[in-house]
Amino acid sequence: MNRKVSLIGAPTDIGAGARGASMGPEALRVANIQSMLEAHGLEVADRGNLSGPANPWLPPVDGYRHLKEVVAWNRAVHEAMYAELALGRLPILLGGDHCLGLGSISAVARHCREAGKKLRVLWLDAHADFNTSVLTPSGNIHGMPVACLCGHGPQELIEIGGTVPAISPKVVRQIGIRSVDPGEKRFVHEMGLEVFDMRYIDEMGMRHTMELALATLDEKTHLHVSFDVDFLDPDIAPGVGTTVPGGPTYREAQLCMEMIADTGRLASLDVMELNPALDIRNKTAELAVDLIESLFGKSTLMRA
Ligand code: 5AB
Ligand code: MN
Ligand code: MN
Ligand code: MN
Repeated sequence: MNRKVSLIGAPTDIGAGARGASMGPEALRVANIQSMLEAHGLEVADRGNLSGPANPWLPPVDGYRHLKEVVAWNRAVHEAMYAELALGRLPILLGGDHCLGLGSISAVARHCREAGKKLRVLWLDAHADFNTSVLTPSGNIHGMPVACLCGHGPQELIEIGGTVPAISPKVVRQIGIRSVDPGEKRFVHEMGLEVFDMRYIDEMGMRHTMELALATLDEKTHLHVSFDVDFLDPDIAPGVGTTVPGGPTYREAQLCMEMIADTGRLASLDVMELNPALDIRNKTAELAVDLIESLFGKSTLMRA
């Protein structure tokens, strides 16, 4: 795995349905994300925070809230992620709400096209984030980034990476899903997204789930993980805007991260939707950092 890591803060909640994810980058820094990574022998550069428009907190227009501002933030994220990948580094996007997955993953896809790499995206989330302006119940664009990446969304968003669609639904594996809106569900099926929902994880276990989600990776694969913190059960991770009960436990989440680490293919990461305004003494941020530690290969004594 690439040992040179760059942290990029994106302090905004422009696509979310609750205010507060804008404080996510700082909460992850307070939870010692940098020193944790350094303790594992990684060289870490904190690039500081991106800037962009303030959140005007307005109702949807034509099915989108804050579209102009969402485009501006995603352009900034795209350029920052792309620049780190071009430097041969492993970028970690500190969100920020999940609408920024569009800017991040479009940059990763552009890098993969240019470098002749295969892309695999693991989308760890309670939600499919596959809404469109007509399907959305909220107009919040954090519920739309996967659809936008697959070419379904407003022109100015879907074309941020230069190629439309930025990715094929075939490269995506969604894990932990347990809240999908009715129209969104039909669209997920229509587009053939591969979804390992909580029912699947309950029945088959996290180990089998991850074996399938990580199958057919090879030395030319760039593995991107988009980690929406609401993936986790709200009992252990209350600091998110859109909690859904019945998520992975602490041990299931650890195993998920450890199995990703074991592939040695992780090449970029988003840590999204952490909302310190709703957290309890930064415990969700600390949990996220603990899980990221496993993602970067923390091993127990038994495995050392
Ligand atoms: B998140 C909902 N499907 O579209 C919508 O947290 C929630 O990035 C979206 O996964 C949640 O508003 C977006 C009801
Ligand atoms: Mn999400
Ligand atoms: Mn979510
Ligand atoms: Mn959310």
